[in-house]
Amino acid sequence: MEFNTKFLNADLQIKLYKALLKPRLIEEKMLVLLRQGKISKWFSGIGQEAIAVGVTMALDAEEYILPMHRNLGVFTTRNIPLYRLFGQWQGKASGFTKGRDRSFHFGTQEYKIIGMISHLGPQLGVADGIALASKLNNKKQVTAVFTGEGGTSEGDFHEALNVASVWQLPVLFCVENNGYGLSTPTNEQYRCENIADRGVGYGMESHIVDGNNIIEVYTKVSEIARSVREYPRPVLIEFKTFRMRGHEEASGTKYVPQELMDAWAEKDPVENYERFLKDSGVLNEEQIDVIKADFTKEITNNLQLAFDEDDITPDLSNELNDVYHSFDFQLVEPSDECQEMRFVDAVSEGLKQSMQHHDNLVIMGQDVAEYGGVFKITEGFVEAFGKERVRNTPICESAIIETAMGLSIAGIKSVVELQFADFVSSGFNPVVNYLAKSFYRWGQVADVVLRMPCGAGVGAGPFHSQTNEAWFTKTPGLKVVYPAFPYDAKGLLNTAINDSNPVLFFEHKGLYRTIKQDVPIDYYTLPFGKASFIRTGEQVSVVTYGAGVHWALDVLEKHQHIQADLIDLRTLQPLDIDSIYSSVRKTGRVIILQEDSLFGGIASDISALIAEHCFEYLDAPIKRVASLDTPIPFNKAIEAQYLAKSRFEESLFELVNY
Ligand SMILES: Cc1ncc(C[n+]2csc(CCOP(=O)(O)OP(=O)(O)O)c2C)c(N)n1
Repeated sequence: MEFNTKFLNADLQIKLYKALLKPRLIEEKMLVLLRQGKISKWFSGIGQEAIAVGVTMALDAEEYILPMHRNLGVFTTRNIPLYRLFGQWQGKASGFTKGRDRSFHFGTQEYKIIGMISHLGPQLGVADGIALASKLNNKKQVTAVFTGEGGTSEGDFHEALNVASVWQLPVLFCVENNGYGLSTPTNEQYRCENIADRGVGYGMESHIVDGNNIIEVYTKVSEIARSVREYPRPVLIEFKTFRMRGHEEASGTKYVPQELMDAWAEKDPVENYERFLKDSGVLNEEQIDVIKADFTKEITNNLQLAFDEDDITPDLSNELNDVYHSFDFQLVEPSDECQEMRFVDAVSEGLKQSMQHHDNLVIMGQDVAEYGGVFKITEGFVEAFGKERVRNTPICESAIIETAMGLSIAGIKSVVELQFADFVSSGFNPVVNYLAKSFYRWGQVADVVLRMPCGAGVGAGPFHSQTNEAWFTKTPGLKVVYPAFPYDAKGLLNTAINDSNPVLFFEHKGLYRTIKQDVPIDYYTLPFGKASFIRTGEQVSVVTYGAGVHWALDVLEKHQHIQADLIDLRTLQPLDIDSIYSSVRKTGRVIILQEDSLFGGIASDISALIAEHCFEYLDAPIKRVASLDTPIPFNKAIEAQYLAKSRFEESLFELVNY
């Protein structure tokens, strides 16, 4: 192995050696502990350390790195105190996740490291968001993100590279090609010769680097990083290396031919570099022994600290209180001056005023710029706020939601317009696993609003009609807002944008141009978790939201003799359950109306809660009225049969007459 150290002084060569050696010594210790049953699982990066270490050494301390499960060298090179790493792996309080996530699944703003989630690919798009923030803030910084070659088969990889390329984001996509993804060899993972070859397809510069050679990694990445800081653009770097141990320790390496193991053992990054330093006289045997002894002492002492630390005692309120960032709602009272607005205009007005309110708010979505979005909500926004803040996106739902997460990590708020709520399924993973869980896992807010034009009744068929709020109301960590009126839509959207938690904001497109109301023209906010009583009455409680509110209103208008509390929930998470209870305790009869299909919808949970908490007050069985448990049909007549609207009137009568 050749080491070209022509431009590196001896101090730097020694620094690189120390950085390379440290993760190796930690790993060797971990393997001993594993055999002794003192730790549970280990993903070894032995043989690959030069990549994590070389990349981290090439970056500035303020530049973000998004490592993978084998990149211990990133964490050690950023000088995280070892007892904190050990504490993290043992689920102790000194770790980074309060015992809530394992191994390298954490981030730390202090060290500018954003760890992976198990799904491997999502962090590639998160890196796009961080890089976009640095570009928007003219920071001249690069962001480095890691993936294995296996992870490059995920759609996230394709989407993230595509977005980075279209937007010329300063991301170093570092692919560690170590020969196997679990047991799958590269020829069963992809068909091109090198992953770097794919750069051409994305219009992206790419490089192949010997990942076992610390000097080559450091020199090459330093050079690329310098250039990218000056001329922001993404670069794909494929590091050729090999995984010398099992996927994780328990799984072994039986499927790897011995010749391959032997050949790569010759290329061990630590041994080769150590030999080079000795041969070139930069370090002698004695100095190396001292360095190793110092590290061993540091590891032993820090391990002792972690082992001595008490286990975490579970505390119910700690756990429940950490699902959401505590958001300090500021009520901005509406002004008296109003204007009649359609639902669609109220959403647009709220969004526009929030853009004025928050300099650091960015809108992203398909066709949202010059075209104004398919529902014209962002019409004129480019002229008002510029293309940097109103961003057309490629059709990459996953990567854009991940980008929004990355922006949040870097302190920028975003609103993502899903063209139709149905298409969130193409970005489902980052919503339910990344946005929803980051705060609980390691205290990182996901300051993102997803706007969800939803709902049926417009003859749009199975893929442009869904009201899929129940996919999200059951996921802890997400807030779900679902207004029925223009006034609420504007005030709640402003609150959603102020709230640093991830919010799914449902906008029923059937209401966009049919529902009008006087709406205050100035900026105002409305609180989450407060239902609104549209009507009050003693006889029955009608609980609903979205289009259901208008269906119920129509029926109650028609039958004035029915004295009903009509409760518009407005937000589903948080849910104003107390208002529901107090109404049901008063009326003794309740009907819950939802547009979503019946099974597993929010009506079922509300029904269960009422049964548990108001049983003694009920004079009749709780009724749920929902759409059929079928996909949503296109034909108008079949769609009408599908929708809950067609059954509400009859069900209400049954309940009142029970
Ligand atoms: C979406 C998803 N599918 C499958 C897995 C299970 N899994 C974890 S790591 C891994 C192999 C990853 O291979 P590669 O990206 O090459 O990284 P390496 O482990 O070789 O470093 C697999 C299949 C996962 N974590 N996430």
